[in-house]
Amino acid sequence: MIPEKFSFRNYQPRALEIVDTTLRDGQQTSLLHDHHKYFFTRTDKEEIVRALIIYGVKFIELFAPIVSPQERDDFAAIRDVRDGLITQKGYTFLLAHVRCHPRDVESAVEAGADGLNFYIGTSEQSRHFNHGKELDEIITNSTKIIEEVRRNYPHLTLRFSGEDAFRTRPEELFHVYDAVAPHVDRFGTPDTVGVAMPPSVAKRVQSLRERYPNVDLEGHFHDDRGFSLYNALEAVRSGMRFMDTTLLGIAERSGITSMTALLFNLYLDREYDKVEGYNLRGSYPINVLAADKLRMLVPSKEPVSLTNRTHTAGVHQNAVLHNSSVYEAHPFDLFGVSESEILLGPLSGWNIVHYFLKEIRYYQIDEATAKEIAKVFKERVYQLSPDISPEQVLINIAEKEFNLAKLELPETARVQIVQRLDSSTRPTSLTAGIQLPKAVDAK
Ligand code: HCA
Repeated sequence: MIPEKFSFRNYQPRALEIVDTTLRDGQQTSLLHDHHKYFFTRTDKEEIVRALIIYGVKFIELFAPIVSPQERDDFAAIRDVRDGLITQKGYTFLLAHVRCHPRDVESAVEAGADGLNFYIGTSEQSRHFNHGKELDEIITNSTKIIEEVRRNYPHLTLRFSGEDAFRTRPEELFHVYDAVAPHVDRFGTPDTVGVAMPPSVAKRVQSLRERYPNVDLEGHFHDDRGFSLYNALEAVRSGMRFMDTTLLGIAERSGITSMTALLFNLYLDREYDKVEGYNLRGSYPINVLAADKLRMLVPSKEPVSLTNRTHTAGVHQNAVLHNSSVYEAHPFDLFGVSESEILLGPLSGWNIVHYFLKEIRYYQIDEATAKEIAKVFKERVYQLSPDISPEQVLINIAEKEFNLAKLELPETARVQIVQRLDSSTRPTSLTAGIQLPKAVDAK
């Protein structure tokens, strides 16, 4: 039993509460299958939960322990991680995602969940082709079990979602929610198949807020049309306080809103109260952690990624060497992307060839020679293979065809110059070497 001081009843929710569902909906991502990993190991889960709590997340959604013996045992291990961080980081609520079914509820209560995220499909598609129950039966079953749980376990925080809410007619959703409202703390309004657009989200949030002023709202937006981030932003702006997100936005099909993308955009929009309490500088590191668990790089479409500070085209490379603000408009440093990357390749120009050979590799080289070498490099670099990097091609040309000699620099002078231009010899420490000039704050 949870001590009363940690009960949800004694918690004052912040302006925006992230409900992280990386280990529930996130585990439903096909990426785990694409990369032949299939599931998160217990260690993965412990590390992810620890990172989320340190980041400032207070609500973490997990599968109902009834899903499998593995999930049940992992729930206990995750609780231990959470308990170990209470003194340092305060209390984090572990929520179990449950059907309106006594066995799901029992398993969650037994596992020591702090809250239950109930769901049942309310759209016509769900009613006819999923569980087969009509609205009245949904209402009778859901209110019975939720009312009972509320009575028997008053310390639990309860949420109810009409699954596929955006394909459920508003009057039908209200019909169900009116009956459940007296017994829950939050209503979810999931866009289960990614059909919502920002205007319909704003309208939906507004109507729910007006009808249920004492019940908080929780959003869950799938990305089938690529709108999950916009929809979440619109919902938060319209007064939704709880938002389901995952690391890197992973979830069933094309996923849901990415946690760091949402916080990044709220910050850029100066919604500072909404990002209060989150360790924004931990954003890129936590994305790297999640990507590592999936055996991939942080995806290039993720706003908080090194790709947004990586430059390949000659014109861009030359410009960011002078001032990165030319092609980097946002304060990525504040979100933990503290490096920039310039990749040598077929699109690089003579400026970067000069810079690389002179400043990174300490060759004695003038601009005219750099231009000559760049011409040869541009022809040669198209024959690249996985065995030879662009850097090596360039060095071979410089040494073997142009006989460039190296400058003798004292060690102390060298350390300060390197940036991650030469991917084959990256500094071992991420902070080694100078960075490109930082982006100017866009605000
Ligand atoms: C699911 C569907 C769900 C549930 C969301 C919720 C959705 O995977 O069970 O419980 O609010 O998108 O509707 O993720």
